Amino acid sequence: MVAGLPVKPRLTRRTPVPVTGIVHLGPGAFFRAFNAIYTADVMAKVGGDWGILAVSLKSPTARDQLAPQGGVFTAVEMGADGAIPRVVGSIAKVLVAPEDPEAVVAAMADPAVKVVSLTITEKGYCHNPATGRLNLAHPDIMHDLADLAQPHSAPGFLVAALARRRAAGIAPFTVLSCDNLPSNGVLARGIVLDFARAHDGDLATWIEAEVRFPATMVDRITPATTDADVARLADAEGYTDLACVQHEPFRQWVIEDDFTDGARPDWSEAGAQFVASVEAHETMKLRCLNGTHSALAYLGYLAGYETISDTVADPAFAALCGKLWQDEIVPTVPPPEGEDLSAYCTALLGRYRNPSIRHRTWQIAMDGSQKLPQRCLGTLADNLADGRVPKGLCLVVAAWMRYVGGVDEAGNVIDVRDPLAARLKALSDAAEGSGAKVAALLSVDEVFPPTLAADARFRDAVTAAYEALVSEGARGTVARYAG
Ligand code: CS2
Repeated sequence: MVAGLPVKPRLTRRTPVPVTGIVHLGPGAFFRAFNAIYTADVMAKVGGDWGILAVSLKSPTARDQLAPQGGVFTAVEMGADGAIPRVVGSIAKVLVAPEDPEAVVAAMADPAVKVVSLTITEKGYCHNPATGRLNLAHPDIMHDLADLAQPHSAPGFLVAALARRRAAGIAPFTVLSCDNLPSNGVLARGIVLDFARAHDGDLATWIEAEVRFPATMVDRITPATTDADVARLADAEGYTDLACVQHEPFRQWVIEDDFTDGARPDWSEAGAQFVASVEAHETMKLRCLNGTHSALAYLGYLAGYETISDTVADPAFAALCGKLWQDEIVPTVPPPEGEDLSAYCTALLGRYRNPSIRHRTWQIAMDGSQKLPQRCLGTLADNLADGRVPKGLCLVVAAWMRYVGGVDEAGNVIDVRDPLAARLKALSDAAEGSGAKVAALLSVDEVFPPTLAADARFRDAVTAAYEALVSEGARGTVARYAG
């Protein structure tokens, strides 16, 4: 029990445990507010054995929160009409992979499991973000290639379980990536095949021919749950639920309809869209939403704002979003069928303003080395290719560079969470002056493709923005850019 919480009885399951048809890797807040709800909605509407066995690849937290509650949890929709809680029962069980990796492989090899879905965050793919290829020097990948009996990584578990299914003559599951990565299906396929080729060439050939990796676009703003959220729910509902999540009302799921034997829940019954290609939706969401989210995260954090809604309450930052969309982002986004980009961006600003969603700038700022390429750098490169220097996006890159330097504008240490944090800080610290710091960080080729890093227009604009951040501060620089 978290200290300071009101003592209330624990939430318990009142509905039967569903039969497992899905294994999900990464049982964090987003999965609970998104996949678990869509699947619960489908089972409530049309039935089906689509219960979810959720697997945590690292920490036991989700299992410790969910197991005493029989897997159920409360999802609280935080909208204009106040907080609307509902209890979600689609999670059948939670496993903690490091405690028993064999149990996880066995569960994934169960013939009743048709889909293995993933919300493992960008870094869970163990890839090089600039190339999309598996990083064979990643410690977890090196471990798994040496001994696949006890995998550590998501690619390792997927390949171990597919190998077991193949050996037993069981049809493969579909691998469904639900992370904010461009062409996440192709990416997941690429890292699984890279791993399989290094492990067993015949298995790789079988995976290439037999396994489907549909792409998806996922969208629902879901901040990490805090003790205050748990306490508020306990006060309102009279029970304690350490696994509760708070999410916005909006949700959108676009899924490439390419599943092994067509075996999947009919998520369209819950409002998901099955389409032939997800690419246009993905580009729209990653560039318009995640691109400005990261802009607000770095610049807002440096300006001293704690949450996204606090940040956009400052008119300069709302104007920053408007200008980024209009001048730099939307011109690079081919509109997906059925979407009006200007209405989409206006709605986004409304979503960011939602005051009951306390999404911390610090949370979104995490793992920037894994996020910047698909959120900002592709958009940036498209502008440069069209002969425009996108000063706003260059300012975002400069803000990320200031952020990973590890000291805020008041001289306080920033708790930078990023797989490359130590290296980024060392590069920044070793360089003297804005131009040298920018050049040092541009040399990180997992983040910046060499052609972009070598573009003088880009380098100069990022250096000018970095200098402005140092001399005028983030708020002043944003106000001048957007003013
Ligand atoms: C956010 C996303 O944490 C982040 O980096 O930008 O998680 C964002 O909230 C979701 O993609 C919204 O769908």
